Amino acid sequence: MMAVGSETRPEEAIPQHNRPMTREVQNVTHASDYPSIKRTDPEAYAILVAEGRRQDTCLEMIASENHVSKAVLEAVGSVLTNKYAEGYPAKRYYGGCRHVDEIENLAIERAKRLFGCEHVNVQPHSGSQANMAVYMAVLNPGDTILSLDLAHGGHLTHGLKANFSGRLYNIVHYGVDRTTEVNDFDVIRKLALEHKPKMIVTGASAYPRTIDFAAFAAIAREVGAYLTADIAHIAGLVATGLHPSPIPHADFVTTTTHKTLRGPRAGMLMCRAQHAKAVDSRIFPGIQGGPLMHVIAGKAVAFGEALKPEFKAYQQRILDNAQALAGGLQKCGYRLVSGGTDNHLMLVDLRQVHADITGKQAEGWLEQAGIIVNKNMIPFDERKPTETSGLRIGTPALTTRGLGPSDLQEVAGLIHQVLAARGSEEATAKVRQRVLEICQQFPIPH
Ligand code: DSN
Repeated sequence: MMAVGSETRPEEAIPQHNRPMTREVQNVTHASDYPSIKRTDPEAYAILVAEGRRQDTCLEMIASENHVSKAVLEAVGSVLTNKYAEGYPAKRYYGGCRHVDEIENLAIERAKRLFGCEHVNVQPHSGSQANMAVYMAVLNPGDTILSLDLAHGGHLTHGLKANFSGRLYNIVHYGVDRTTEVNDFDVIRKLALEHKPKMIVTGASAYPRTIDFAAFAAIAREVGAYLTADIAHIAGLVATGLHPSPIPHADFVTTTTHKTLRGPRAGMLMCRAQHAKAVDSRIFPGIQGGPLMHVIAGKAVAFGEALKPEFKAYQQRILDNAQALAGGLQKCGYRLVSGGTDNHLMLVDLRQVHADITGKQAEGWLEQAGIIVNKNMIPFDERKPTETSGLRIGTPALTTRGLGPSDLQEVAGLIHQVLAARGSEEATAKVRQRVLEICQQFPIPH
């Protein structure tokens, strides 16, 4: 831990690589956002300022991250953090819940309008909790779940052995087709008929193509399975009609609220009315205690933003930017898993251009240049998850900053410059300087 005296300026406590490289870029940080922490806790203050500066001066391209609005930040930092509210609106275990009832009802009402769902629970602390509550609502330990393999783009809570889902349930995985690298419904149907799952889970953390929820529903109906759609990544696209909605097809729809949806870091669960009681009682008291009312306030505010017409235009820009980035990377010779993207993310197969470079190395070199991505397995990857042959790259956060398609094409070239030079100091410094200029041109809207 850094030792920071009360006289120390926060910049001096910031590791060198996080410091801004130009005076101009320094101006886009928001040190004044934390006046009380600055006064009372210089050590914590220095860390918060450093992180704000890192975000200001780097291009955030992790597909699951975004920059929330100032309004969402205010809600999450509000007095609602002080309140215990175990239970649900009008059915709480504590007094003084009048206003938290109002904010939870507002979040519920807006979520229903946004997604057109029959029932919503806005209390899940995360997407993992939402998935856990769904499984516990209708499954027993040992029941079979058919879901996408993590190594092909699935999620930890879709059955990884080390996760609660893999420990409690009998998991059968489907993967993507080796040639097309997309869902193969003949194979999924065959697996469903063979294993008779009680639940089929669709949705992904790293799948660049449109998901055919109706096709999954047909298979689920045929084998008598529940269908759960985890739309954590694509929730903003679904809410605006830019990706087909699973609501008419799935028994349960889970999501996080902080990715394309651009809300606070949290989860949410939607379902048909007949499952409302079961999922509500699994969230509380099943797996959670007091809800995070300040985060629920952040959801209400974010859903209000998402209901505005400009949110659809923003989601369309995310898609346009993803097309531009994908085209730019392909022009540099990179192979994209499945040949491209329909959504906000893409998976880059590094082997095509740099057979010996791992995702881990690429992630590290790009971070030095101020381009933040994550290493990711590609389907049938021969490297370990800690090394990988791929990168996952997304456009939501850069779109929030206001970058457009031509900027994303340039960013593709910057990524290639770093990788082609194998992260050499000279090439990285050159790209870092350009990244700082772009960050200055497109400040995070606060
Ligand atoms: N960790 C998230 C992601 O990056 O996609 C999934 O929960």
